[in-house]
Amino acid sequence: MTTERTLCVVKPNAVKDNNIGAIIKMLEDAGLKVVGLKMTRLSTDKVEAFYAEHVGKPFFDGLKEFMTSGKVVAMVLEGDDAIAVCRKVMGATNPEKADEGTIRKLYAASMTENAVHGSDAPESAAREIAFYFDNFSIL
Ligand code: 3AN
Repeated sequence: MTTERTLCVVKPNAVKDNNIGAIIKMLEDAGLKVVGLKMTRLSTDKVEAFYAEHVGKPFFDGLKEFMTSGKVVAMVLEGDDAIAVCRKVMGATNPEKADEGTIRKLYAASMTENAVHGSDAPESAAREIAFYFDNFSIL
């Protein structure tokens, strides 16, 4: 097993629904350590930069509107196989396909309003962590 770091973001619907704590607890209970944490609000430019690979897709305008609609909580998680562990706890992108007991099964409203983001590979984790955090904010 490799110790990894990954980025997880609690999206605006889960922040509005008061599920920040429940989501962090599920990730901590899975063995992940929070090593960076912040609340922020994304501009349209930031959403376009963060989701660059989705710009132009049919769902992108809705994703942009949703991700700028409220506050988000970003965290850096560390642990053995952190990227895969975080994605397992999150569940499938489509909440209807998410396993029972996953964050998305419990807290997602739809495919777009799906409660959380988690990095999907070491390269994207490094890029996404640097997107939200500078070196002084991660311990
Ligand atoms: P994941 O967040 O599970 O890695 P990605 O990276 O494919 O999924 O998609 C990024 C975000 O874009 C998703 N979390 C979701 O909010 C939105 N999204 C992706 N695919 C769709 C879709 N077909 N319809 C609506 N929203 C989508």
